[in-house]
Amino acid sequence: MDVRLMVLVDPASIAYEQLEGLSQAIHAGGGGVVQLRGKDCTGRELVRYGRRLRETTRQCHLSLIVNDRVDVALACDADGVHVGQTDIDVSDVRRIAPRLALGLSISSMQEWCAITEMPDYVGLGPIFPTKSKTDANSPLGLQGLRQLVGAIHGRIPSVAIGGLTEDNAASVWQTGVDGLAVISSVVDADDWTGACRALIAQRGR
Ligand code: TZP
Repeated sequence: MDVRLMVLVDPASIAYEQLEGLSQAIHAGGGGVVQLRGKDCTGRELVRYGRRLRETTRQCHLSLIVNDRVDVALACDADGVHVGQTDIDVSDVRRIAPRLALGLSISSMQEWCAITEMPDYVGLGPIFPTKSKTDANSPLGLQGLRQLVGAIHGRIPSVAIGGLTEDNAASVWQTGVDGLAVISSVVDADDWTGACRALIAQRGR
């Protein structure tokens, strides 16, 4: 899975009819993964939307990850599932869905140290304040991120999330993360492809 740029998509902000255009734009902009997130959706709504997103991501050679819901990930034939600290734990996801790639959210060194079974990648954040997640933990900041990346030491890929923009992406890349995960800086942009390109272009600056 190419974790360099992961775009989180929610039915509340991207209409079903826009999924094809968005997938094409993310691919053209160098993104590799789309994550489906729908905190306020029913399971049935998520599966309908997720199946369409599966079609469009497959056409564009993008990986599809589903947030929280292992059942929805399996129903949509997604490539993986991303779980948080209060969701089903890693060992249970592995048992239920051994073929899914598995991401785990980490928001502190304590959470990283408490891992007993390794996920396939970690999402580290929030790095900066974000308006896109109402129950986000306090921001790690660049220093907190750097410490976590050092502790992870390349054992599994790490993806930073939370308040990432074209303006702060260079400093986030400099911490050594393997990827960026974003909502607003791509989804709210007028030019989705340009927004993806701009985030990736800050790598190595
Ligand atoms: N987890 C931590 S911050 C966040 C999630 C899902 C939201 C990121 O959204 P944005 O708009 O890129 O700050």
